[in-house]
Amino acid sequence: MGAVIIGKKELKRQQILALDDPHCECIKYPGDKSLKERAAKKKILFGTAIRHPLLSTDKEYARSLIEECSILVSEWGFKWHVYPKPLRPTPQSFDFAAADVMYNFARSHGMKVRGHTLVWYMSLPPWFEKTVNRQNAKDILEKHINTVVGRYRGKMHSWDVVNEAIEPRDGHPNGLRKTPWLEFIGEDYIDLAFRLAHKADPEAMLVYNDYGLVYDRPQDEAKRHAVIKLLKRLKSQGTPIHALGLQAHLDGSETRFNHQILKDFLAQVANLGLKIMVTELDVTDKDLPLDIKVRDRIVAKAYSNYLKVVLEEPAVIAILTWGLNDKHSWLNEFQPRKDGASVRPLPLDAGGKRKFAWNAMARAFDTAPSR
Ligand code: 9MR
Repeated sequence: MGAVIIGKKELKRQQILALDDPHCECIKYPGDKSLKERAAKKKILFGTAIRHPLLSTDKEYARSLIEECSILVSEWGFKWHVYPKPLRPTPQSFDFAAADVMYNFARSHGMKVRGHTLVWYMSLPPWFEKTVNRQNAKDILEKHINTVVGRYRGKMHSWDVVNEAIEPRDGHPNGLRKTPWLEFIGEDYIDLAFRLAHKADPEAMLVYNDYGLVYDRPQDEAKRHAVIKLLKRLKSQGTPIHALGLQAHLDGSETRFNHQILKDFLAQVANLGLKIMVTELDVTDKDLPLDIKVRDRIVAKAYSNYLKVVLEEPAVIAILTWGLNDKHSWLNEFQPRKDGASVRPLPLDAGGKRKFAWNAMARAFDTAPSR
């Protein structure tokens, strides 16, 4: 599909079907009830990733978080090193200022908190490359997990202990991504991280989190296969892992979506005794038509299709989007539109108004099977 497409006849067949859907998400959805209330009726938490600096500067943003969410995660605050302040500025020191801003906001409004993320190959501090090696990697990881998880012991809903450890294209026999952790500690770094986190907070739900598990595409199939293999291995060796996190960065222009494949994958995860969380849901519109009504309907349909399958799986306990408001989506910087128009991947528009995507989520929660 080209970058800018104007006119329905140039859309893909599935997208035309989305636009002709009699249950079109553009019809005003009944009732004002928030997403968290609708989700709660099905015993599910709804929430989002937040940009903590906005809490003090954008009151409308803070208000919509309070209105819609029962659980929050910080987009930046718990990463080793990310804007605006690193959590671990030096190997010896930690700075919890950013993490605490989001934690305190969430708790003061009765919301649960997720921690993202303890072990990742990205967002590592500049000192990491110069300092970490085979001799000290375990100690540095241990200090990190003990300090960070220990500080919030008994207070967190869940931790993304290991993030994005699978990349079949890297050629490792078990599909592991080539990361400094793999290089310095070996493949047991994953098990080690979960054991350390469990020791530091025996009550927190511990999650393996990854992307690229949605579509009927060879790369997704390879990743699903490697993730299941990893989860089976961890379960069989007694690793304290409790849930799989599905990032779910969807693509509005991707039509290779197969309900049955996703359903079977979720059932496989559930059969291992694991819970499932959707941790980073959004829909990129970078290759969709410019027309906002058309674009929003296709984005909404992607939310509907995905959530319909996911909410049928009883092991699913939470749905979090990666941002709530289009103005503050990572996709503005990471996947901008070629025509320069603002991206519209989230449930609320840049002015904080509920969009078709919000309607799609509301309907998905309302029509989900009871638990
Ligand atoms: O949205 C996040 C962006 O603002 C950060 O700059 C980036 C690096 O820390 O991470 C983004 O969030 C990622 C998340 O942590 C893991 N899954 C993919 C997310 C989008 O890239």
